Amino acid sequence: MSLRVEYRRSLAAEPLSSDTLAVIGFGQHARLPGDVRAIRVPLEPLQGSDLVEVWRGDTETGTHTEPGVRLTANRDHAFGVVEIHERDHADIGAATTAAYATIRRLQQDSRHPYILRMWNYLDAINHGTGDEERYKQFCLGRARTLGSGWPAAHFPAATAIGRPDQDPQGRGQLQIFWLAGRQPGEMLENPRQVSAFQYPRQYGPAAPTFSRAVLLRDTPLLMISGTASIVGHASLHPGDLLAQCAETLANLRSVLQCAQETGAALDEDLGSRSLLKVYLREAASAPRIDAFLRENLQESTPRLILNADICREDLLVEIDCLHGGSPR
Ligand code: 3EB
Repeated sequence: MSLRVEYRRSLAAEPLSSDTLAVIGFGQHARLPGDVRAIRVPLEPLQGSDLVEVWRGDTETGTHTEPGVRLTANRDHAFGVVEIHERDHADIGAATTAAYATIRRLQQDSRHPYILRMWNYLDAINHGTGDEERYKQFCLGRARTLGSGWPAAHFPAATAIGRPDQDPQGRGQLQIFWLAGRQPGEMLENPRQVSAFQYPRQYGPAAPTFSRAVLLRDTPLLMISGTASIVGHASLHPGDLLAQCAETLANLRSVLQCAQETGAALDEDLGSRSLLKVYLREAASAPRIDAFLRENLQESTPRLILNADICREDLLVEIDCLHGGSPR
């Protein structure tokens, strides 16, 4: 049961190998092959614009497509993407419920019933006030499927991020992609943070249904959710990008330490086998965050910096991480 993920220099010229599950490029200029397994995330890279993320297994893949859906699977894993137009639905909540119902239909009774990791990208994530904020309505739409008995007692790790400069009415695309497995992963939480699925009511009518991380012990791969400057359930360091970034790294390392305490053969610290995605609200801050990361991470740590909106208006940065180790 092998699963590998890496950032590689763009490979538009080469055909994808038959064991490739997905290749993900960022921004309108990402060089991607013409292949159903290629996914373009419409977030502009501020660093790493020549990189694509490649997921591979060790067996041949098969592909299923239907309008708005592409699903590639091998024996052990499936990688899927749903891309829908919000304008075909009443609102972001309804669009999200429809997308998750599709994902449920595809995976629930399949060979890969365990959803392990999800990425959600939507327009204008902070538009709307109070409970009407689009992120909160997204959470409500998601909870109608994910968290209402499915997948039972197993929330995936997740990222939910906004595309900046989009139509504030949100008539664009809702893009969700995910990794599912034949076997379940192990869910982990962060002792520095209240579990997102237990956030108090002030953060919206439905709590965000994700785990802080999912561990694939044998691969090994620790898939850490989007992580921000949140301690307990509160956002810390409003307006202070570098303090938020330091808090975020402390949260990532805290989750990593929890995974190590379970005996997983993961690398000690973030490094050459950690793939970071840094979502940065203000594009002009890219040089500052780059310098900060150089000081606080091993030089060899692969990273992408993407211009993106974070789901809480007071947050300036969020980082997600795929962290590896020594295969057994
Ligand atoms: C947080 O910790 C920050 O709604 O799927 C991070 C990762 C966040 C995933 C989601 C939200 C989500 O609450 C925000």
